[in-house]
Amino acid sequence: MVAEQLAAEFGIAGKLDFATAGKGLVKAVVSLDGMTGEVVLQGAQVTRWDPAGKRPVIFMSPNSVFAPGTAIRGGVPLIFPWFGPHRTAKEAPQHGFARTAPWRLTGVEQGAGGLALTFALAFDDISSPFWPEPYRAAYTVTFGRALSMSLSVQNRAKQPVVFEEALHTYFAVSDIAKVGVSGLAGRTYIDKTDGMRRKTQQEPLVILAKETDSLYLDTPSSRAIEDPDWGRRIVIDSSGAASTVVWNPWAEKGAAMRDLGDPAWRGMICVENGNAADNEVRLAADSEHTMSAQISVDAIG
Ligand code: TA6
Repeated sequence: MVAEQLAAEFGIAGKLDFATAGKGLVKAVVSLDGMTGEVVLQGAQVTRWDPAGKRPVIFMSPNSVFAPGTAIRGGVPLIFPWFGPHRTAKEAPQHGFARTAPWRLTGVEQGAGGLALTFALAFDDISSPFWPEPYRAAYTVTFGRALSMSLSVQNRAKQPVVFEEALHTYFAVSDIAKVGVSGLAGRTYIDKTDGMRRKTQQEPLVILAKETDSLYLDTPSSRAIEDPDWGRRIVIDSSGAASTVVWNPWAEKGAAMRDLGDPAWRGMICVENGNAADNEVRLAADSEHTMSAQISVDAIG
């Protein structure tokens, strides 16, 4: 649907509007008590969350491409039904098909937590020879004093299905070299920069000093990004998500990424909630799995 049609069906004067984004994409724009949020319908991808009177929390690359079928560098890419490269099909797109799929806006609700937008995607919208399962997905984004996201996947088959999923969130930080991630101490992680070796997080804070691509397994429900230079802690609470990924491509790879570049790579960190690798979801026939995350910001120092 185009922006005008969406505005006619779902718009709320002064609170929810729709606009074009880049080359032919459409976004929802939420304005609520000084807070601004945006979701692009392609991929149901959150692309902005500016809490009232605070710096943006979500990072968006200044070089990102907003075009049909192109993954957007920043925001919250919705990763489903596989994480990273497909396990067997080299020709399959990285990170599954959901993040560039035509999600449908199905509902808008204003409540105590803010303004919630619900999107849907199902087998009839998009399927894949690399994961040909009959599924139905619903994704709700709530913009308020916190940012909440919840993905529910239904298995419509008569046999169990296996999938991976993640909210691949890009956070805006003062400088990647000056922040740390708490809540992962003692956890096992797969180091994708070191031959997929399994290691244990020794230090209380994950501090990055080079390319980092770590998939933590069986992680707790609460983690935080400590950003003393910006005087803030970004708190990430989740449920139904056993994995946490910490990623920054660092200088060489970051500079070489056409949709990121230098110095943009320094201003972001991905801390992703999901279910990947050993934490893959095995969903029984005719059942449903829900993964949620809530992001909030506290002042520190
Ligand atoms: O979540 C980390 C990661 O899997 C990295 O390996 C890197 O590939 C990143 O995702 C970005 O992937 P993308 O396909 O969006 O370029």
